[in-house]
Amino acid sequence: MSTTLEKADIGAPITSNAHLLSWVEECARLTRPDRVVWCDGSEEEKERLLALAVSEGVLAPLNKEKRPNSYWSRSNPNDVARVEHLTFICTDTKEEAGPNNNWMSPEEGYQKLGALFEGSMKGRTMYVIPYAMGPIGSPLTKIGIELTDSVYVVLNMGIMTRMGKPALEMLGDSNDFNRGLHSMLDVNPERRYICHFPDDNTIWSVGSAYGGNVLLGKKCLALRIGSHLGRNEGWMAEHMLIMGVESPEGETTYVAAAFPSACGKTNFAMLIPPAAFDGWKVWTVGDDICWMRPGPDGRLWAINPENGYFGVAPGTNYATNPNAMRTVEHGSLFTNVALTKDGDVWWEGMDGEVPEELTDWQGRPWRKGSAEKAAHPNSRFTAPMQNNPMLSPRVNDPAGVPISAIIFGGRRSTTIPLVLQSFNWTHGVYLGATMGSETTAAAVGKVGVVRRDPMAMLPFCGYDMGRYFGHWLQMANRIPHLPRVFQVNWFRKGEGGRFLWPGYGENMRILKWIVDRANGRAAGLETPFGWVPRRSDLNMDGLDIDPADVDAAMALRPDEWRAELEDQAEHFAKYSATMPRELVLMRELLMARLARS
Ligand code: GTP
Ligand code: SPV
Ligand code: MN
Repeated sequence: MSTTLEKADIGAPITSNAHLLSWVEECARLTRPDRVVWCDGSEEEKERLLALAVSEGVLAPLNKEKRPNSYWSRSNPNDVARVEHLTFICTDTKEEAGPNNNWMSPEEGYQKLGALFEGSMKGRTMYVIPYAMGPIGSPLTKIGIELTDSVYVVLNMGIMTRMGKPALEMLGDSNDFNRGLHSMLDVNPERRYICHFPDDNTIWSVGSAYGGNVLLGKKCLALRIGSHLGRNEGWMAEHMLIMGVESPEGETTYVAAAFPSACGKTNFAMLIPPAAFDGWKVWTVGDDICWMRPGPDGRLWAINPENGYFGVAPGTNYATNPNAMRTVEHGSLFTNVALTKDGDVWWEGMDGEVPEELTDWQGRPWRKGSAEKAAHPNSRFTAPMQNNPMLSPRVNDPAGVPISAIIFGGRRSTTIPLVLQSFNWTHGVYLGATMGSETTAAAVGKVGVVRRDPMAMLPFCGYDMGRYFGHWLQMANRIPHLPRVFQVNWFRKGEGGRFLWPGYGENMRILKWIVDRANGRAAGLETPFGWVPRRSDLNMDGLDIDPADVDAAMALRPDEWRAELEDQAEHFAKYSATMPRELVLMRELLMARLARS
């Protein structure tokens, strides 16, 4: 791998795992760091690294009274979101990666990035980050090791994962761990690549220092490699939140929901029911990633592999998401938000008056009324899930939680109704497979254009999407008690571009219908598209909304659907080589039903 043959100094390892030691040695020989530091995940280590990050200008401490134990960070303005065009799946054949992924051969990937890694950590420290994705000891948990030259990555991974000694102990002497290698290089988009080698359980990331590109446990391992492992091992890795919905009688129903990036997972997972839902509680299990497998009781059981939230800051406030605001009150890192005069954070959509003066996300002075945003639209908080007042008591349960309902939702100004229940599993898979959504700032590129984002996994499915649909259909054979499948759309617009549905906490009105349907208790109306609630089936107590708006949000308009179904045909054609026939027929069946209605 490297041209240097002498042994590299790998510091003071805190493991005797020979596979791990030799791999760290190999990577150190390639990247030639000045020193190697093994992360044990202790409090002392965290304090030491925070102090170091502050002294190096990577983090700035926030006001200790207003935002205790919290820090502000700014990334390079060229490095503010995931880069889908620079993300690759490196498999032997292009077909394995599918039309949904960029592809490189493993040889090319290792060679191209290997050349960039060559000596890339000279003058820097290589941190060895052992981490667990999932509760320690759960049969679903996977161990990863990330090697990085970014102290920012270490501190974020310390919040987002179960990092350090417990992960190493769980690994023991095993060779079964994800090998992640990351170097910032000079944070240059010309030298930025995120490459996945599913056959080697390996991830190489260069040239970025931001979020999903570099916190390798998250999108890279938990979704791209995870989806590949899931298919081989008979489970599912999904871009989903997980919530427990507790009724006044104390019965908790677990729901998983896939919404594309920046389309409301964190908000929905932290929902606080409105007053009319006295006694109802929503508990957060996870806000971004869900690993599910069939349990011995024939149900589908889910864990959240993460330990924290890397959430969208703009739009978050005490009115729409009080639990998120409480979660980030202390012990949090903030990336690319604005800074107030008194050393606190600020972003567009926060409660209260807009401050007169701020430091913007690029470190420049900003004045109220400026045409530019003070916080980047994809600015984020990193917060420990333990801070969440409504953290589910089941979050560390190694068995996970049993899922009764799966929800698919996109950001669609038209066409897609507020809520719809599928006729059956295959129809539910069809609803997920045809999901569309308007693009957001979570990835580099144009914002607000509708694209097909099946199961919210377009940027994250680590293999051919048609085969992924097949895996979803296949799972039905192994789950006698299948979750019910729903589709929602909080983002339908009326005249003047206003949202028809108030969203946020009010989504409880829809969620209750979903939970009741999943438990076989609520009425609905059969339409050619699926089951829908009548207005009388929804509890609208205390909601000041024009009934015509609810009807418009629920409407199924034949003209919109003709265009939708045409677009779906194009989408399916893209995956025609592997598209399961059931899904093609589902679309045709719907066309036939429409022609008659
Ligand atoms: P990722 O972390 O990128 O995967 O995103 P996410 O799905 O967790 O999205 P998040 O909950 O952070 O929401 C993103 C944006 O959608 C924020 O600007 C929210 O204010 C907005 N949003 C969330 N829920 C609703 C809703 O019910 N209605 C409306 N209109 N906007 C919402
Ligand atoms: C997403 O884009 O879906 C995220 C943020 O959750 S990142 O970790 O940057 O991918
Ligand atoms: Mn996400």
